[in-house]
Amino acid sequence: MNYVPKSVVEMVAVGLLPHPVLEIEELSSGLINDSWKVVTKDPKHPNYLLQKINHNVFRDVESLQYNIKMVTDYIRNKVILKGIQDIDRHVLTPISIGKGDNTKLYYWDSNGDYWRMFLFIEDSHSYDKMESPEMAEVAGKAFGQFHKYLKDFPGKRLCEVIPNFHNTPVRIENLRRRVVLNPAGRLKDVNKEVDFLINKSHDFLMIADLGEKGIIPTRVVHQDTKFNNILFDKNDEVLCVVDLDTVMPGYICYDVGDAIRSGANTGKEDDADIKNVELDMNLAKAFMKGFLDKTRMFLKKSEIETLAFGAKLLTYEQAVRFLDDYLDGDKYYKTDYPEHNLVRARAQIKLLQSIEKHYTELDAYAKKCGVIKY
Ligand code: GN1
Ligand code: MG
Repeated sequence: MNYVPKSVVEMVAVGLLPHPVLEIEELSSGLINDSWKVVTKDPKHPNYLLQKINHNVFRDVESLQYNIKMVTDYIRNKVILKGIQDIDRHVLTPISIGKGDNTKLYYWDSNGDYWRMFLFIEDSHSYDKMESPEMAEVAGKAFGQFHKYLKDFPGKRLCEVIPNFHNTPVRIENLRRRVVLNPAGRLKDVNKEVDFLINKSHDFLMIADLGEKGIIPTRVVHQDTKFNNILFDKNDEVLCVVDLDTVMPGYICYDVGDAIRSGANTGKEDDADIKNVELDMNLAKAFMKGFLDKTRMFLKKSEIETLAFGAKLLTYEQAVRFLDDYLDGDKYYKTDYPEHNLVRARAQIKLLQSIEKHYTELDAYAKKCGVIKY
């Protein structure tokens, strides 16, 4: 058996896991939670995705899991209504852990760590980057479909698990404060990056402002639409959108923006060679087209007019967040080496500069695709 998290042993010992376990495989995962595949002994029983929830990021696990349950139940009904077969492959299934009255959607172990499980979706994979315009369009449709499922979901029923998650003015304020406090003594290495981001801050207050004025509506949005949060089957057909931790009320441009930021970058999110980092316009446009094919019927014109801006906004915000964490001594994101967050911030700054060059064209394209053709 590979490395087994102590808590799994604990869960098995107290009979909390639904079926006996054969082995646990560590999965490469995102920057926040840790994930494993739990293979059960009896092939007739399903396998599970086990995750250790990052409690430093998600302080209120009860609300986190409540949101995920509400959203997945809602999407499940829509998937059923659409007549889709293999429902459990087209929406995540959170697993209740425990027995009788003690059933919960998470397990709090004796170390104080929080764990949760989903049904494992077999024969599925994801990509870090969009590999062709065709794939980008499919991805746009996948996130667009996600919004179509949720367009009437009552947002008030969800808890704000990370307050101000994409509130750019708040993110900028956090960075300013960190610069003043300089908690890890790293400011001296990053004056150039700090100046660049702070000097631009006034350009990125627009979405919060449009939202406050009611010009763009608040909707239930995913808020972490990294391209690798789409699962594909072995024929590269979309199965579902995963990583629902941050599904909360927000603005639609966040989701388009983050998908383009993460999927249409010619380099890597943490590319140490910023020459590799550019916006691939063919991918960005194809994504936009796919997304609007699924959503133009219900989005407001004012929202469509913010989609291209979302790509700039989310890239800017991500640069601010990585730099803020670097200055804070890497407390939020997992890092592989001491400068990792700085390398990430620099790559996002380069991507932002590239998106700015293409912005007018991408914005015009989104507006053209957003026109309803009868
Ligand atoms: C985190 O860990 P992952 O990949 O789900 C982060 C996102 C960032 C992303 C950058 C809750 O997502 O907001 O965009 O890293 N999630 C949280 O790679 O902060
Ligand atoms: Mg996530």
